[in-house]
Amino acid sequence: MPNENLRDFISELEKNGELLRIKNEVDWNLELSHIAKVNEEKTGPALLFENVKDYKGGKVFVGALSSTKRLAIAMNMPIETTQTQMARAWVDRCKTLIPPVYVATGAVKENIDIGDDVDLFKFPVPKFYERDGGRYIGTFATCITKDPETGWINLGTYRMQMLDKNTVGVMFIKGKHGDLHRKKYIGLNKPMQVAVVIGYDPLMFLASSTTISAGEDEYNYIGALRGSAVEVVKGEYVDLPIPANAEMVLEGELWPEELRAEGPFGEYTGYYSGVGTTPRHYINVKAVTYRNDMIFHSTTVGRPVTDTHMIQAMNRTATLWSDLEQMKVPGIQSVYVPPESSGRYMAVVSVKCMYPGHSDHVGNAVIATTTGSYGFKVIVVVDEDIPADDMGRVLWAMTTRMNPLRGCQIISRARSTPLDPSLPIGARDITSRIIMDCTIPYEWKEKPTNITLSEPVLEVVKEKWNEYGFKDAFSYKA
Ligand SMILES: Cc1cc2nc3c(=O)[nH]c(=O)nc-3n(C[C@H](O)[C@H](O)[C@H](O)COP(=O)(O)O)c2cc1C
Ligand SMILES: [Mn+2]
Repeated sequence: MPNENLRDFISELEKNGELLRIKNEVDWNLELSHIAKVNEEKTGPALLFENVKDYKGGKVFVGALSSTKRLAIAMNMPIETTQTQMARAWVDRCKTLIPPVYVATGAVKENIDIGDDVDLFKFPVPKFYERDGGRYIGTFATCITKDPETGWINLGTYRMQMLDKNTVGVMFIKGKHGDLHRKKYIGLNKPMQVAVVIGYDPLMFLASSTTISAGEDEYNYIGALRGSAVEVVKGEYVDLPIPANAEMVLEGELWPEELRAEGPFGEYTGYYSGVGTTPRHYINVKAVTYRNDMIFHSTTVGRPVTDTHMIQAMNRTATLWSDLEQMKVPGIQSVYVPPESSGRYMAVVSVKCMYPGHSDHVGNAVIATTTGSYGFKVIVVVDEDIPADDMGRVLWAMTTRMNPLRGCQIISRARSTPLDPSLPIGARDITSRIIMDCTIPYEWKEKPTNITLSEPVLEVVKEKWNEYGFKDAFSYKA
């Protein structure tokens, strides 16, 4: 059964031994995030903090998707599924989009704070790292906005800092869809309505944090990924669709040209986002609705590999693969964005080359896709015998098949993420990229011959494996 909300997902984790409940009192100020980080570097379970200091009964859930097993539970797939297999399932499921359906009401309406009653400090929001500018309420969060001209609903994940009891700073990176919507409100003399969902089926978050093309409603993708329509309700203050059984929703408005100091924040790159604060957009929160016994959902950030990197690696592998299929690039075998590349700076594509220049076709296509045109710096193309997600074999191809002068192309101007630490802090809009063709040129008449093991001998070895005295089961990756 797919998970319909966060509580279903948490109970699936618990059934599979992927959850630890922490009953000791833990401080929301650094202690909670530090436990989460140490646990995550050991690929420990997801954590449900049940006793957060200053918040009697306050619960915080972290590390939802920081292991492949937990991603598989979110995708409703067998627990041993690999990230690349999940990405492949994503591509196939999203061939049939399923729009959301409105229902009368839902558990998200169990508590409604409106106007002066809004007080974000009521909730156990963590502070992650020492130099952070404050407490971040929006990490595992989805920001919903509407295009005032076309009605296009967009879901995007953008970090959000609690600035005071009813104001939340938001970092819309230029060109993100929430930012495209914001720009359309300039000159309309009215603010943009915003709803922020915190705590729901993690598929919502997987869809809202990947690069799906402009004009697309990510709700349709959540439906497709889950295999059933998301049930939504209208907001108390905003006219936007909200999941009926979300843990918590902030409803508010954003004046498109107003700014307040936000940040810095210890980001997923492993570095702080900048030095000091930066003027950014902010949301005036007008209503907060939440479930009884609300579970506050947070990601872990910081250097790879955390929740954030596993998520980005999986969902960007999926959208890049899907983009390449839509461009009808032939011969694609597998695609992989490694979590260690911060889940975004590197892409590997395995291709069965069928004509001279085919590998160049692939490399150039990657950087032209919606996903590949943002942030990626290293594109690696390998032959079909190298699975894109086998980094050992990828390095083998990179060092034995790639001739730098022939195989590398530097693209000198490309869209960057302003969080890329390899660029000067004041000039991060534009980056360069490298395409590394690690394939054996198709047109070569004489090609290097892979050494392979003799099949009949391998069969004998397999049969006798334990007779030789080996204690493990036979396994060999051709
Ligand atoms: C944990 C997490 C935090 C993120 N924070 C931001 C952010 O602060 N600003 C931003 O523009 N993108 C952020 N992203 C990336 C966006 O979610 C991603 O680019 C997505 O495509 C945005 O949706 P959109 O394409 O509909 O704009 C974050 C992603 C994750 C997983
Ligand atoms: Mn979008």
